[in-house]
Amino acid sequence: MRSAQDGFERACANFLSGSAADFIKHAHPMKGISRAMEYALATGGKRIRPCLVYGANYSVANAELTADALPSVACAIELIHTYSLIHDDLPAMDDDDMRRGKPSLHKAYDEATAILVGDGLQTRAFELLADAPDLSAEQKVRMIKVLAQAAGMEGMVGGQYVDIQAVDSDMMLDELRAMHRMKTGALIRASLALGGIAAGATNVQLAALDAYGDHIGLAFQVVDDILDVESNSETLGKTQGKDAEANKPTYVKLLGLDGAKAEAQRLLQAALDALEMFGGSADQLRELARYIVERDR
Ligand code: GRG
Repeated sequence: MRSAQDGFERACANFLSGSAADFIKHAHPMKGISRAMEYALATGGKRIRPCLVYGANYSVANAELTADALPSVACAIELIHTYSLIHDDLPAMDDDDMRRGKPSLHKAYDEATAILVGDGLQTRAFELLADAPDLSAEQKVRMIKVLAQAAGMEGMVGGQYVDIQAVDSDMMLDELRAMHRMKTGALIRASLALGGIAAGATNVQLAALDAYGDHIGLAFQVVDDILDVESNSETLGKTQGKDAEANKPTYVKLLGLDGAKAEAQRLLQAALDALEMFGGSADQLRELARYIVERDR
């Protein structure tokens, strides 16, 4: 995973300092939104999705980071992810004051700026794909469609809507899984598909990456619920959470803490099994799956 992460960090630094950022840095009337956009992109995060792009590409191409397009593709995914977090933190959605240990964007700036930064990041992602070097027009159109579907009503946006409606509802396990497949799983699977498409993956290879992505996408959310419970019990009295958060269905509520931990392990094993056909070239993806299940933040 290290080389994938290093590769992406270089790409992200290029994005911030290079031509991709020219318009946000130098256009005078846009100074405020430029700074807000930089703030959003520079606050870090685990960069899991860009690593998945690199890992999928490496699994299929079986050679170190073959496609010149990868930095643009990885950035495009992270821009969509960053936009989703900015909008998710808004008062009309999850109303979170903090993100990645710093004030969320609408707190550091204001709500209008946060909405516009999110919108700008989203459209910029598709521009990056359209401009990505060394890809055929067919590959680019395919990637743009996959990402649009994953980010839109059939994926992240639809899942977010279902999640917002789910407060105080009695979701069954299958409904909870379906919601997370859309809300967080779709972008994870799109990251893998884009990395695979950049490497010229066959349909069989794309299906294997998709199965892996489905399992780690669900594992990601199960672990998120476990970490929420464990960090809240450590800080009980300090962080009771907002009412809406407390009334949302979670894997821990449905399966119990031990049941959720067992579910995360089951999903990890299923994800590893899905990679069998790639042999050693999928080791980065194996390491990422373990990281997702064993992480502590
Ligand atoms: C606003 C359209 C729209 C969608 C928002 C992804 C999402 C949909 C909301 C995020 C809410 C949330 C905190 C979900 C828990 C799982 C999750 C996606 C956490 C954040 O992803 P990480 O852990 O973030 O990869 P970092 O900070 O590491 O990049």
